[in-house]
Amino acid sequence: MPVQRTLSIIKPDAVGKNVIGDIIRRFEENGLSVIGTRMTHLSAAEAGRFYAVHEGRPFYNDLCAFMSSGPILAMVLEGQNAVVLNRQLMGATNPKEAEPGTIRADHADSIDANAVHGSDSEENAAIEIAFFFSDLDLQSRG
Ligand code: IDP
Repeated sequence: MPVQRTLSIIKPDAVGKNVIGDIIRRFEENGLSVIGTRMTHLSAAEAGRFYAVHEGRPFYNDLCAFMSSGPILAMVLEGQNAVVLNRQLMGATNPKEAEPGTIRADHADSIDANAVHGSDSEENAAIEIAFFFSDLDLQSRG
């Protein structure tokens, strides 16, 4: 399986609940390494740029408001099959549909406040990583 990088964001709800450590533990225990981190507080406009692909969808404004409602932790995960593995650990977008034991099943409250973001493809991962990080910020273990 290829070694990949993917972008993970711990969203404002999970940062507010003090479960950063629990979420990172799940990544590390499943073979993903954290190779870059950045805690920040996005403006609504910055959240809108990050989620530009969803512009025009009915949930877009709520999503931008929520993502700018408090601090987030953006990080780059590296490991074999990182994109799909991260999505599996996250669970379904709607926590009511998330598999037991996933991050969203355990920490998400609603489809809006759903604890984490993860890139959905290697191509989008590269774009999303570049949104938050430069190469100098990343310390590969490879
Ligand atoms: P993902 O985070 O599981 O990749 P996306 O489809 O990329 O899901 O949507 C981005 C975010 O927008 C979701 O995490 C969720 O918070 C929000 N979202 C997606 N679909 C809906 C919806 O139908 N209603 C409300 N919010 C939604």
